[in-house]
Amino acid sequence: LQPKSLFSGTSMIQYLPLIHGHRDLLDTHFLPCEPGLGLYPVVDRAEWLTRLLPLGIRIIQLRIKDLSGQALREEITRAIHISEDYGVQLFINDYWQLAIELGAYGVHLGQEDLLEADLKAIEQAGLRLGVSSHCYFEVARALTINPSYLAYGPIYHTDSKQMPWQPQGLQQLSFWKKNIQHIPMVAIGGIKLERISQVALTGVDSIAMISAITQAEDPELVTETMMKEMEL
Ligand code: 3NM
Repeated sequence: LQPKSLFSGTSMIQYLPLIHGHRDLLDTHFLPCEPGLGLYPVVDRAEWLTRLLPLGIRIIQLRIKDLSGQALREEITRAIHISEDYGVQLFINDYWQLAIELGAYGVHLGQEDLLEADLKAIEQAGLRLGVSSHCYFEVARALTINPSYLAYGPIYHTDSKQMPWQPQGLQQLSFWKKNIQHIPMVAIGGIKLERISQVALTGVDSIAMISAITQAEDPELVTETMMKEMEL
């Protein structure tokens, strides 16, 4: 089996070799995030940071799927500068080498990236690490590397990312939130303004979204409204 194919399904048998065969993954401890994460926009351009950070956002993710080379590097550099101006925690999706080189606050990785990324290098560079998880075994596996936060999803149906996982729902989210006290939990997937308060009631530390903000008619207004809803 190639390492990547080990991640392609969700059965226990596929995960066991990872847990037992990669003990080097187990002794990482990533720095914690700042407390009080709140609303967590996931955006594809640095320009979004200039629009959203003045609203009081404390954590944001740059998730670029359509740039490479110099253009990618410039976009990440720009986002880092803006996030530093506002003192905001910026996580770079996927591009962990660039994140280290350019001095980002953190990296966000999917489980399929965990074996390929040099987790020790990320940890030693002092970057935070957020990890996605979509089922029991991915949660269990993510916990073994002591990430800065654990993202769990998709909570509802989402059109923003194709995934083999069914929506996990609020009950599962509450279950994990109750049982994992030591690492902040981020809910993601299909979360819109009208669902914010019910997601927040689970006690989750942060709520992440793409389309509710980036496809809104008035992204600033919906962001501010969702931030207020989260505080209620
Ligand atoms: N990751 P929207 S769901 C990027 O479950 C991403 O890991 C997910 O977009 C996960 O807010 C998702 O538009 C898409 O549904 C989130």
